[in-house]
Amino acid sequence: MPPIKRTKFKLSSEQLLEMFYWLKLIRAFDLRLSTLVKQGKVRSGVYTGIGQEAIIVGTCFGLRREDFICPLHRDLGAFLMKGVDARTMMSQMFAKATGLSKGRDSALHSGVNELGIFGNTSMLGANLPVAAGIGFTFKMEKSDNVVIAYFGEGASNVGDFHEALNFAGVQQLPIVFICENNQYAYSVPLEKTMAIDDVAIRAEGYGFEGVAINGNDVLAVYQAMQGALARARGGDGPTLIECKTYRWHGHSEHDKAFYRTDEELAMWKSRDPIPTFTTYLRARHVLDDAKLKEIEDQAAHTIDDAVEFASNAPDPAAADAVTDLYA
Ligand SMILES: Cc1ncc(C[n+]2csc(CCOP(=O)(O)OP(=O)(O)O)c2C)c(N)n1
Repeated sequence: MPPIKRTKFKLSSEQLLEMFYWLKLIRAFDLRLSTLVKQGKVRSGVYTGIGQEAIIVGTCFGLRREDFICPLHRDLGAFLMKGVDARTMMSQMFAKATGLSKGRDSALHSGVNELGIFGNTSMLGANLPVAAGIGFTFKMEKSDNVVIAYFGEGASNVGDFHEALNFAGVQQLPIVFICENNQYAYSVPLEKTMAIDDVAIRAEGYGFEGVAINGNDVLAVYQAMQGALARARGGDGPTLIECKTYRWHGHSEHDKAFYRTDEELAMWKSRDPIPTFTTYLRARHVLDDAKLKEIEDQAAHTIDDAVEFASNAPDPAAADAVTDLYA
């Protein structure tokens, strides 16, 4: 098995700024949701990914519409990057008729086939065999589309994870497995669930490469992703990328996360993916104060507009509870 090579990539100033915008937008979306849930406006559990945005931006940036993503409960930003409008996404969280599922699920389980988004399943890890199935379809169709399958380090301990990786390895499927290792599975720290340091090494047992990277460095994530995408599109099979990160909030917004220390949180906040990337963009003279303000205003406006739209959107009609059913 050839070792994973450093993939060269070149991003224009415009692309770098676009990445920056997505980081800002996804952060703003989750921050606003955190406030809205306290105001009783959200009709769903809210599992923010604040602190983890670089993984979503680094993996979704530049994907094709036909590539499929299998996002988790914490990955609402992936929906936005794959093409779901912020108004629709906010409506979804408000369980309004204008949301993806028109108010018929607990907000986190909808998918959009036309945009290549597979709806998340509640059972941890259960999305991974489905991702393998989508990858198998791509292989049978001889297309060079790729499946991006997200999972937490907690989910990497369930059987579905191992079955999916085994099948993907045997069949050399075009899948990139993205582990969002945020150190905790609900209240359980990873050292209590895993006897190894890196989830990435699990890939080797299934015959393909795994790498563990800094998941708070958007360019490191992008670079690893570009290598994995090239291999998958070229018929060289799956890759596992383990992105080390941290979720700033509790497991969900009702979890005060008393099981971790202030020091630990402070340490990870000092590794916030956004200021790091800001420093880089400023050093490259891609970003200045005016551009920063413009991007922040644009993100804030998009969120304000989405909240206003969703607040005024109609509730689902009772009669619609039995439409869109398939047997
Ligand atoms: C099979 C299964 N067991 C338990 C749960 C309850 N549960 C939901 S999320 C979660 C923690 C998930 O941790 P991880 O996979 O690391 O993802 P994270 O939430 O940290 O992003 C648990 C235990 C579940 N949904 N499915």
